[in-house]
Amino acid sequence: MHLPLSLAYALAMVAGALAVPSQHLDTRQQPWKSTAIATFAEPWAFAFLPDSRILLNERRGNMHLVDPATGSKLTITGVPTVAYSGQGGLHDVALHPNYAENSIVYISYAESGSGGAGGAVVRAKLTLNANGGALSNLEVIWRHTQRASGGLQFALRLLFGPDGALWIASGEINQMWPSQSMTGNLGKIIKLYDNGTAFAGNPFASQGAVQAQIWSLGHRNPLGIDWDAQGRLWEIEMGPMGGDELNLIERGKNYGWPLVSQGKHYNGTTIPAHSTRPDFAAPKAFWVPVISPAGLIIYKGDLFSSWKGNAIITGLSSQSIVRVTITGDTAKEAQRVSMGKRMRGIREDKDGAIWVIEDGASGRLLKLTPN
Ligand SMILES: *[C@@H]1O[C@H](CO)[C@@H](O)[C@H](O)[C@H]1NC(C)=O
Ligand SMILES: *[C@@H]1O[C@H](CO)[C@@H](O)[C@H](O)[C@H]1NC(C)=O
Ligand SMILES: [Ca+2]
Repeated sequence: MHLPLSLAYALAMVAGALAVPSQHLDTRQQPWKSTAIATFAEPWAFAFLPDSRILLNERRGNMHLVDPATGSKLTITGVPTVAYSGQGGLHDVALHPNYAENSIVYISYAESGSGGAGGAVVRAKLTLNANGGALSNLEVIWRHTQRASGGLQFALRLLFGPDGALWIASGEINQMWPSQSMTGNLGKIIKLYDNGTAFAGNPFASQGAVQAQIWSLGHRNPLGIDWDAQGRLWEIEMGPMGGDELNLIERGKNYGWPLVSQGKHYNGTTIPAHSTRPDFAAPKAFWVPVISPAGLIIYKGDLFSSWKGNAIITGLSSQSIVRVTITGDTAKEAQRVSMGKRMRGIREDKDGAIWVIEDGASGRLLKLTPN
């Protein structure tokens, strides 16, 4: 059995190499000017307020109000208690589409309970003041239907859609098979109204309460989602040992985890490749070896005009920012910029500058503008 398994892995390596042509990799020089704004302890995610100030979450459970002009950091109080363990803690932050009128923000985090930790999403009113601000009227609007010890793979990326819906990229907290289970919301892309109710017209709405939340299934650790200019949803997800994926997310589709993957289990056991199960949606690009994608934007601005419509991905183990061109529904890595640090979150501001955060104990918030 050893030879066929190695052969399969070698083939996967070749396929990965084909998906990532090395002549397109350019690590000689950073294609931007990088400005460090401030430094944080384990920054995980951030969001821009209408006045261009920034809400930034540290995984341990701190939320900051950052003034990008001065780098000053003020504290937002009232953040829910988070389960800071493994990969879990305070995760994403997103503004309600009508934030300018209602001051409502959404926060995702890992919470403790019987059976271990699971993900949750809370909405709250944010009141800014001279000391930073405060959250009030907290209301948990969504929870993982299962908890686990270990504290892995919560994901919990938040995104509002063009129709005002709230999308949650829900990780499978390292439990694998729940990604295929229709009686739970682990390993799924979730579509809800802003109040947490399942969105009408979701593909499995007729099947019941949990099923009604589900837009797509078979995901592992989906750490980034974003819209392209056509309104299509793209997602990045960490594979196991090998097999990180960039997926085009379509209504009701199954993305295969853990039945298929371009990677292997950590104990070396092979997993059938996506090509063996055409009934599952295959990734548009994948990485063997991994890049460990932690954040995604589809670039929409004019500042880096030749990158419009490209996927820009932050990589943890690859310590890089990866740029992927999208043509129709195909995708191909075009550039990988070495950053020398594990890269965590990414956002584009209204002027088209790209902002990223480094991972780790002293992770910087960087603003990237053209050279
Ligand atoms: C949530 O919002 C939807 C859409 O506005 C509405 O139809 C539904 O009744 C709301 N649910 C609750 C519990 O308020
Ligand atoms: C390897 O890991 C996978 C995933 O956890 C598990 O299903 C499988 O039984 C393991 N195989 C061996 C030989 O340990
Ligand atoms: Ca997949």
